[in-house]
Amino acid sequence: MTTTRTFRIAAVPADGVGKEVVAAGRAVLDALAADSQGSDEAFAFAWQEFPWGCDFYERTGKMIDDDGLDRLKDFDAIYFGAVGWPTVPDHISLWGLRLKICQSFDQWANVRPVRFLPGVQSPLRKADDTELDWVVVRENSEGEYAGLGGRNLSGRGPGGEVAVQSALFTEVGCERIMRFAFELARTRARRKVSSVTKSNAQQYGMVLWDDVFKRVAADYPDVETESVLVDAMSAKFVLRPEDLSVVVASNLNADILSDLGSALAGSLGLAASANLNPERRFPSMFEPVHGSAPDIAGQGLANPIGAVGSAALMLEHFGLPDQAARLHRAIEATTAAGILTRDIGGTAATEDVTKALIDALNI
Ligand code: GGG
Repeated sequence: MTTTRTFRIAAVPADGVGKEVVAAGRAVLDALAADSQGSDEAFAFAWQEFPWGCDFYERTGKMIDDDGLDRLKDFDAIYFGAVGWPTVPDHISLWGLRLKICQSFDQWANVRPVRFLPGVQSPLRKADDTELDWVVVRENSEGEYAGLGGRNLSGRGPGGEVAVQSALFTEVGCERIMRFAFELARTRARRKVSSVTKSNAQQYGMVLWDDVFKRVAADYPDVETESVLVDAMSAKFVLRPEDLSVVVASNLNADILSDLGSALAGSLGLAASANLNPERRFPSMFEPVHGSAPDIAGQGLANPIGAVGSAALMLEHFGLPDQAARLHRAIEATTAAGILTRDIGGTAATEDVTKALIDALNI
């Protein structure tokens, strides 16, 4: 007799195209789960959807219910869409929901793979080289997004305002994200970690980062290393991407670099991410890298591949690597067949791509 493992997932589609891509990802995951029934690895998803985001803010003045975090904390994972809408200031929506979840649940490791797909045109000179693949590991709990600082510190008001935004670097925070990056590098064909800072100009926190990187690297003699300034790394992403494997960087630098990486792979719409609490004390959160895209929201044009790739990262987190690999193969079969949304040069709608992904699950 086989038993079915049921994973409890909190769906938080939030804003704009987040709603469309979470619906698409759920449909693909449910199809995969239905197909697993009767097998040795049978699994199912018990979904609960939450209405938080900018619409909720406009009705209630809050991005999330007061007891929202408490309601999320016992789920096996959070499947998130995108946050932000023109009627709500971005710093309010981002801090009120997405960053609140990441920081409250100590999701300190943000994993953002850069994957090149067959049939997707890349602006890189190696346009057809689908062998290129690297991972940006983003420190997700401190750095430039620690929320430290204040406005109107001069007390002079408009015209004379002074604002300060501080970045927080702790030795513990640097060390854990670097060890995470090194362990990840050990699972990859190319065992290499590139550390990124701007430590020539940011002379405190990022010099601490560099010092910790050297100390941690000494524990991983089997892993090649390099330390690169963020401006030089931006150029390297474009000019020598074949030299990359795992790139570890602070919150802001990795945020920017991972967007650059996904644009180089063809579109932000393709990029997946996992916000992990590696200790598993709290649920981890899986979401496409892209935002809410108000310009195309509600039109059925959003690319669901970033959300489906994020679902694959969730399956890996659940210990289902073969099922994750099935999702990756379905994504590759769909793009190779030319079923592409507008952001990657096609004419397919979100639902066409979703249907193609489900049809391709058995390839
Ligand atoms: N799905 C990702 C998302 O909604 N991103 C919105 C955003 O502005 N994020 C800033 C960040 O990644 O810290």
